[in-house]
Amino acid sequence: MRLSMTLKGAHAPLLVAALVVAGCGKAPSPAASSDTLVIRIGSVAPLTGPQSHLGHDNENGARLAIADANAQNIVIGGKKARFELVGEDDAADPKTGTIVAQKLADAKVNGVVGHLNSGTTIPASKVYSDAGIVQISPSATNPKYTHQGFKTAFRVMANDEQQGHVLGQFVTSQLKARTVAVIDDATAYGQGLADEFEKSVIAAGGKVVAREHTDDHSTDFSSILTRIKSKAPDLIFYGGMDAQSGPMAKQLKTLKISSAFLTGDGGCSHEFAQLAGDAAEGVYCSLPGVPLEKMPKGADFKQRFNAQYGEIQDYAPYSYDAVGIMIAAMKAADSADPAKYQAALSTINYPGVTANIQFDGNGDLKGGEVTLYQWRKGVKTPVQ
Ligand code: ABU
Repeated sequence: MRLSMTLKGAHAPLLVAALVVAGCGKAPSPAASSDTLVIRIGSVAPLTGPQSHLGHDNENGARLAIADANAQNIVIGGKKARFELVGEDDAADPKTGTIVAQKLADAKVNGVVGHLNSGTTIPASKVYSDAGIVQISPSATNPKYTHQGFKTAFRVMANDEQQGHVLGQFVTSQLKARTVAVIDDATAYGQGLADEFEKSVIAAGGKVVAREHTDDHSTDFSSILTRIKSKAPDLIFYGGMDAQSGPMAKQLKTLKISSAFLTGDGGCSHEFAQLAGDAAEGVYCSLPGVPLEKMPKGADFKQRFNAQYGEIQDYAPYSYDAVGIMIAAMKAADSADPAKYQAALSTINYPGVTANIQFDGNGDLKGGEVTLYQWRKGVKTPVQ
């Protein structure tokens, strides 16, 4: 009884488990060692389904950060910290997202990096907030995530208010497009970004001549594109992910639609170029943040990530930074208890791979940037 009363917080189940093992007469595991503190960080992303390549990219970014942290012999609360990744698959499905979040909350993980999608991140954030678990999304960009008043919610990239505004400005000022057609995938991300884009285009004097919706599992867009072709817009914008933007680019070419094609970050991945093939040439897309080669430690990260996991899809550096800043806050607070390190996270100034990261009062990245790219000969080339 006295023992259970002294075991408080996130580490109690681990210590109890370790003592049970020790009590069975086996050699104590590293977790049982009284001078080791096991810190478990959840990583949630779609590891199955059409976005699994992006999910593994996020998880591998987190995995690399955990390996780097473990190589540093970090001491927290007077004990040698051993970080462990708890990877979970939400299949980009909002309902699965909350189930997985509850699983991690019940397991009392010390923090969560995720989820990848806005559609899963937003409902999961209530679960983490109720459980008092810090959550940092590396990639969910719908503004609502950090605007719900949850002290536990943070993100390390610019949100879609910023991205949508930049996209609208780029189209009207740089590309001089006057008429646009807008398609979205009816998800929190795709529809949200398309709405922000539309607002920005209209504010700049442009005209939206068509608005169409698909979903995040479709791959045949011929009816939508045929309807849009009759309106002959200067540009077509797609709010959604690469599993749709790749085939969409191909079908634009097949249907001989000459409008410029633009997507947001979800369609700006390495996989997009693979799926679109020749049709990728000339397509525009945006990504929050500066190009990897201009990131403070981008070249080193790229070389190490490529050597271990292959091409970076989109968000691996952000996932790496999300883990890094979480651990930096634990060090600053000298505690892995989310109730204690959450305050440190709110005020930290962290030199990440992607940027110097500081959060505003909502948990959003301060001063987030957005870069526009054009695919040229298979290379995502910065244009603004
Ligand atoms: N930021 C695009 C992909 C993730 C999301 O926000 O749904």
